[in-house]
Amino acid sequence: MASIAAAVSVPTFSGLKAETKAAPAAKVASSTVVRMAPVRASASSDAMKNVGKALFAASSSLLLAASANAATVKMGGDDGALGFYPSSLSVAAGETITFVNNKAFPHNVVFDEDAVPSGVKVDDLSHEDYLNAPGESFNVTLKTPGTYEYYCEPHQGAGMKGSITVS
Ligand SMILES: [Cu+2]
Repeated sequence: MASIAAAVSVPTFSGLKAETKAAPAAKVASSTVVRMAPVRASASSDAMKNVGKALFAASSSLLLAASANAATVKMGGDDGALGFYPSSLSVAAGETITFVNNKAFPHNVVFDEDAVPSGVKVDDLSHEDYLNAPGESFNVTLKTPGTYEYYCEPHQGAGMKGSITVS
């Protein structure tokens, strides 16, 4: 029985040897496959990282959007004065500025085409429609860095104007 087992094991061994000899080629082939798999795996993990980054960026911009609501300009003082409060404001590029109708309306916002960064189209920014109800609001997003001056058309003569610096 032992000799048979030995006799059986010899071909098996040589068979293993043959496999081992054949293995380098097979290893190259399989390691190529194996190498490709990690590449794919790392590519997809990079993709996951990017998704993570994108999600982080998205949540960051959500945070920005949330903090942007803090950049609020009241139209008309609490005491009924004709002005924008605050009359000057500094924001980051892309931050949203909310104009809220307060008192002594109607008000509007017209950006001065002679006092905005070059290339900026004031028609895209101005809100010429009058705000007639308290609490009415609209948003303005300024993307080009620089200083923007604006005024309220009905109250320009009374000095109702403001400026926003975008950095
Ligand atoms: Cu006004």
